[in-house]
Parts: sequence; structure tokens; C-alpha cells
Amino acid sequence: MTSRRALLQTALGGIVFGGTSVISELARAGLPQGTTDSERLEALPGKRPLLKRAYRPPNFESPPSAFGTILTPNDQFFVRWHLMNIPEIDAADWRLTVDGEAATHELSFSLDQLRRDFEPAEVVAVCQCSGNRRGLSDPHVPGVQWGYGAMGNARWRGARLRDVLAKAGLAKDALEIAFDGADGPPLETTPDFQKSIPVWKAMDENTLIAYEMNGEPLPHWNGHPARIVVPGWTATYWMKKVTSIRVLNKPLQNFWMTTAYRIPKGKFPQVDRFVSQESEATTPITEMVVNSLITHPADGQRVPAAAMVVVTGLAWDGGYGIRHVEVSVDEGRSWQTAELGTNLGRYSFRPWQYAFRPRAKGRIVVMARATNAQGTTQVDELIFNGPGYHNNVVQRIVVEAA
Ligand SMILES: Nc1nc2c(c(=O)[nH]1)N[C@H]1C(S)=C(S)[C@@H](COP(=O)(O)O)O[C@H]1N2
Ligand SMILES: [Mo]
Repeated sequence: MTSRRALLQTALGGIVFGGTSVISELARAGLPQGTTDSERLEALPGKRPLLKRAYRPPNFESPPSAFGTILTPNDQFFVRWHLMNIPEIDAADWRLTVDGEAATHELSFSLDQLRRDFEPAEVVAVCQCSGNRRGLSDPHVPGVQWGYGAMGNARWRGARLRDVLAKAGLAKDALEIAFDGADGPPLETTPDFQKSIPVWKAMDENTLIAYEMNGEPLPHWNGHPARIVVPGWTATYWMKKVTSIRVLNKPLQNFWMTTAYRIPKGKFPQVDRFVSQESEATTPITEMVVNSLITHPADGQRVPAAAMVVVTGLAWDGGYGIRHVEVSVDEGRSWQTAELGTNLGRYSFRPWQYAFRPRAKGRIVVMARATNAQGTTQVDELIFNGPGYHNNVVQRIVVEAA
């Protein structure tokens, strides 16, 4: 059965509601009215219920309950596809080819060969859509109206891309490494989804061709049997169901590189440059901006006025590491340093917590802001851009002490 048919069957077979948990998940998603009205928790085959943003192609975000642990469970990991034809691939049939004008040899691997012939490497890394939180943009911008859940953190295991490229051999003029996946457009008028990264990022020891996610084979929806993992960079480069790797001596030119996934130059604190794709005014989006999420309490929740309230959350950035997280419980007038939890590496979610005793009964505004090892902090005001990328506005929730 094709996944598309499976998806339609889910659509027709009914919505998966889990009673009160669904209602609380929706309330906890904390999206503005209008966004929440149209959203539903629905299950894709093999997944627990996720927040549906679109069916065709499937765009589903993780609900708040997915962020209670440092590693996001595979069956709650968000799903984002640009194109509608998404074949289910039998691992035994899958082949990955490596070629291109600037490759010395042409190679082709089976999954077994990829596992056997290259030393396995692991990295814990956040996979976050460039447009995560786009739905919170004010003014509104078009695109998938993501809330807080177009992201996840996993332990990825696979072959290092650089080991595979070393075997293929890079010519002196190798400039970019391009990826294509098995998915395709239903009509020839839609451009195929292909992406490239600069050679220097492809040769980074943390850039992987991953065949495991949290110790399991990748779920179909997240790129089975293998995907590219580009730690620190937004998920647009993390090609799922990758079937082709090409070594280019010219910039890859297609809609997904030259039109989409670009940000205005100089507006964001970008360090990693993608020089061969820069234009005068714009540059491809590269590393994620520093950000944090409050995972407890939920927006609108009631907390006991007479006891300690423990605020918990996650923080992450583009791979410099989290220096500190500060929490305010007085609408941003004063800030206290939160305690950082387990460190699974600089590309991972970093948990944090802060405990306080409410001063009085009533409304409390809780805010959190992370600062990374470079000293860059989340922003108070949205850095507006048309596609709604890089939203790291300090989150603000309201709880009721009673
Ligand atoms: N083959 C393929 N890979 C892809 C995409 C796609 O449409 N097709 N979308 C990219 C984008 S924009 C995102 S946000 C991530 C989503 O990863 P996930 O579905 O595993 O959460 O996959 C990336 N890799
Ligand atoms: Mo994305």
C-alpha cells in the first residue's frame, strides 16, 4: 500500500481522538485563536496523534507531550513533506548513489554496505523546521502555520558523510554536495525537492547519513531507510529517504535553493555562511537561532499559590551550546538563572528548570530566554521576514496561582 493511500484512509477512517487528553494537548499548544480552531490531533500510520497542519502533503507537528523528555519519541516526532508522492521504501531495495561532475568515482551502496563499510557515528541533534512557530507571526505570513512543535531532538546513528565522500573522491573544484530523496512531485510543474550544502559542512564529522533514530530504524515519515543529518542547521537540508548524493562544481540552482529557505542578509545573527549560494540581498538559511520552550506549566494552567512551582523547559541553538537560561515570573521586569540539566552535546536540546514560590494568588506571567555560548540571546520582538523563519521571540505564558 502506498503511504499516500494509507494517509487518505486515515483521513476517511476518522479522526483519532483521545478524550480529554486531546483537549488538553490542544490547549497546551498555546496557539492564537483561529490557529487552534482548525487544528486536530490525528494519527498517521505508525505515529501517535500529532497536530495536523496539512494532509497533502502531510505536515504534522509534535504535541506538547512530546517535549517532556530530552529525546523526542520517534512516534511523536513531527512530520514535514513538501511533495505528495512519498514512496514506502523496503530497506532491502534501497540504493544510494554518489556521483556528480566533481566526484572522482561513481558509487552505489545498499543499506547493508552503508552499515558495514563505514564506521558508525552518533550525534544527538535537534531537527527543527526553519518555519517552526510561523503560525505565531504577527503580522500573519503564508506557509504551514506551525506552532511550537515543528521540531524534535533525536540520537542519530549512521555513516559519516565525509567518509562516504572520501571514498568517492572530491575533485579540487568541488563546491557543494547535493541531495535528492525518493519523494517526488505529483505534477511535473512542481519542482523536485533537492537541496545542497557547502563542502565544508558536508565534511564536518557530525554530518551523517543516518539509518537509526533513537536506536530504531527511521520511521517511514521521518525518512526511512536513511536521511541526511546536518547538526546545527535547520531541517530543510536534512534530506529524507535520500537516494542520491552529488558532488557539484557549480551552485545547485532550483526553487528550493534560490527562492525558498532564504533570509535577508544581516538581519539574523548568522555565523555559518553558505557563500556559493549568497546573493546581494539574501542568503540561504543555515544554523538555527538560539531558542527555548517552556514545557511546564502549560499556558493557562492553575498552579498552587502555597507551594513551589517548578518551571521546566528545553533550550537549543545552532551548535554553540547553551550558556544559560533565564526565567522571569514578573512580566520580564526581573530575571533569574535557571538550572541546566543533562548535557547530551552542543546540538541537543538542553533541559532546564527554575523553581519559585508565588508571591500572591492571581495571574503570573512566566517567560524564559536562552543565551548561547556566543552570547546571543533570544529576541523580544519578532525579526519579521516574509517566509516566517527563525522565530525565537521570548515565550510568555500565563498561569493562575490559586
Ligand atoms: N525527501 C525530503 N526530505 C526532506 C523534506 C522533504 O520534503 N522531502 N523536507 C525537509 C524539511 S523542510 C523539514 S522541516 C524536515 C522535516 O523532517 P521530519 O519530517 O523528519 O520531521 O525534512 C526535510 N527533509
Ligand atoms: Mo522545514
